[in-house]
Formats: sequence, C-alpha cells, structure tokens
Amino acid sequence: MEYWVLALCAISLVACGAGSEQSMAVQSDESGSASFAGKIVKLPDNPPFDAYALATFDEPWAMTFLPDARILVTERPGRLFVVDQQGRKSAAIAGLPDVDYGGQGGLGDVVLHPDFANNNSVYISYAEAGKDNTRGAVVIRGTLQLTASGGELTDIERIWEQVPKTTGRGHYGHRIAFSPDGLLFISSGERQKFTPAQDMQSNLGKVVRLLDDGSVPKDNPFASTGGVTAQIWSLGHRNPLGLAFAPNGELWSSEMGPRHGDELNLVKPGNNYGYPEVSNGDHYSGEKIPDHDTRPEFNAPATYWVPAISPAGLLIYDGAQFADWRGNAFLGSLTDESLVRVELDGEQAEEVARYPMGKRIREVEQGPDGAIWVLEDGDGGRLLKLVPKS
Ligand SMILES: [Ca+2]
Ligand SMILES: [Ca+2]
Repeated sequence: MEYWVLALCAISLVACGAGSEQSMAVQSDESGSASFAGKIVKLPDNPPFDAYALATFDEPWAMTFLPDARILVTERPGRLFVVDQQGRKSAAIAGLPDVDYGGQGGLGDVVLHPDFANNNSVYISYAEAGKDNTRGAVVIRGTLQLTASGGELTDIERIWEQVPKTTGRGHYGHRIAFSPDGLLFISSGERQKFTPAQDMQSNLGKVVRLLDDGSVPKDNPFASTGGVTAQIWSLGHRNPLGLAFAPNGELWSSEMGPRHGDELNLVKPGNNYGYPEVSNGDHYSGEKIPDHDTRPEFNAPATYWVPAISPAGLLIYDGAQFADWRGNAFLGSLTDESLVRVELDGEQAEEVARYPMGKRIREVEQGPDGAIWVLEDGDGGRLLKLVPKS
C-alpha cells in the first residue's frame, strides 16, 4: 500500500503536498548515487541539511544498509523490512523469532556480517521471555534470503544471550557492531538492576566481544576466567543504546544515564565505566550517586549531558557529503528530540551542534553515498534522509 502512495506522490506533486511538506523527486547527485524520492520535511531550526521522509514504520528501532543501498529496518513489535532508496517497503521478512514486546523490549538491532556479500548472514538482537516472569536480550544470526517482494530469515542460530535473565522490561541495550577486524561487539544494559554492571559473573551492564559464531576470543581481557566473564570487554555500563566504530578503529558507546548524566564513552578493553558506583546523574528516586570525578579509578565519560538528552543510536561519520563533519559523532536524542553532533579528539569529546528534529530520534546511520539517515521513534516514526542543504 505504502509503495503505491509514495509512487503516486512522486508523480503528483499537488495531491500529496500538505502543510509544511511537499512531495518531490530528487535527482542524482554529483557522486552518481541513485536518485531517491521523498517528502521534504520542514525542520524547526533551519539546520545545514535538508531532510526527506522516505517511509514510515511502527516503532522503528534500528537500520542498516545492504550492499545494494537498500535498508533493513527493524520495528520493535517484531517485524523486519527492506526499504529501497525510493522508500518502497517490502512485505515483512518471514522467519523471525517471537520477541518479548513491551516496556523497552522487543525486536532490537540488525547488522550485516562483514562478509554479507558472500554469506548473506545477518545478526539480530531482541528481548525474549524466560521462566518466572524474567526476560533478557538475545542475539541470533541467520541467512537473509531476499525476494522481489520481501524475504525470509533461515538457518537461525543463537549467538549470545544476557545472563542472568531478570524481571522487568527495561535497559536491554542490545546494540551490535562489528569491528574493522571482524569481531562482534554487543552492548548489554544492566536491566534496571544497577549492581549487575559491576558483577563479573553477569554480562549485564557490559560491552561483550565475541567471534562471529558467538564463541569467545582467546585474547579477551578476562578470557582466562572462563564462563560468562570471558565475554566481557568493558564493564560498569548502564543502558548503552549506541555502539559504533570510528574509522580509526576506536569503539564508542553512548549510554543513557540515570536522572541526567548521559554519557559518550571511548570503550577500551578491561576498563570499568563506573555504574552504579559513580555517575554524573542521580537515581530517579532522588538518591545521589557520587560524580565520576570522586572515583578516578573508573573511566570518566569523554563527554556527558546534564540535563539529559537520552541518547539512542550512534554514528561516527566518515562520508563525503558532509566533508566538514568527518570523524564527528552523531547521537540521536530521544527526550531532546534532536540530532547531536560531537567532535572527537583523541580521548576527548565535545558537543558542537544540536539540530532540533521535532521528533524523538531513535537511530542514526550513514548511507553508502554519505547521506545521514535517521529513524524517528514511536508509532509512525519516519525514515529520514539528510543531505546538505541545496
Ligand atoms: Ca544501525
Ligand atoms: Ca560512567
């Protein structure tokens, strides 16, 4: 249905142009990338980019680009779609597991195996139910068989799970990123239970590092301890909803703080990022948490936010379209309804711009042509393509 509406909009500029939005087709740019169709979106504060809305979703959570520039998009209630550069949405991909949808949980991230072009292997995270009203995040991999109208996920294998499962439906984290050398990193939230972030018998409140089949690399910092501890790459995290590698190979993570104190961390092996012992925010109960500077043995964030921005998706930009922004981090802000641009300089980071988007921003990605793409949060969340102002 949506495909035909969009196609009609692309043809008939008058019929679909409503209010502040106008429909238009966009020509190929100088880099020769494919043209795309979309409705131009009026943003609140005249940012240095134009935004085009390509498609809408029911609680979109994550996206990633296929080699042919189509986009995989997850919806938190449990659906996965393929969208092309014209905004045409496939039927929901078949074969996905049932997810525990509710609270902050459901279907989560999707990323491609580094050798996807040859093995069609994708990695997907989601919340699953356990015994006695418990839940936890899981990562699976499967083979993505695409067809003209949609596709199917087959050969599903369980790669990883949060240990232990806990009650509640918050702080799954469950972002996935492959390193430039092909290792699998997963951010794991502390499930709103605080102390697991410092418990080395649990992989909650951690970033874990695995081989692509889910086994543990021998050179992990705690590999010799064995068990779940061997998975741990870094600890003391709260709810790390952003996880991204910079072009120089550094791993960065954005993390929801408690009441204020959101963080951007440079993630290093064996390092402890302090939660819940320290935070530049405080508990929602009003109970104080000592600031990071009281406990120098814990890694302080490269930068932090008081008041909170509630960071979700994270991108370290490396494209040609916004050449001045290469090496900058972009964080999608939920509560501030903005896109936040941060300059990275060694171990330091500094917010340099904030672009109001008028909607909660859940996910940020870079397209193959160097455009910046975002997903709005919630029901009716739009897929937006951001290009330099024409
Ligand atoms: Ca993504
Ligand atoms: Ca911290």
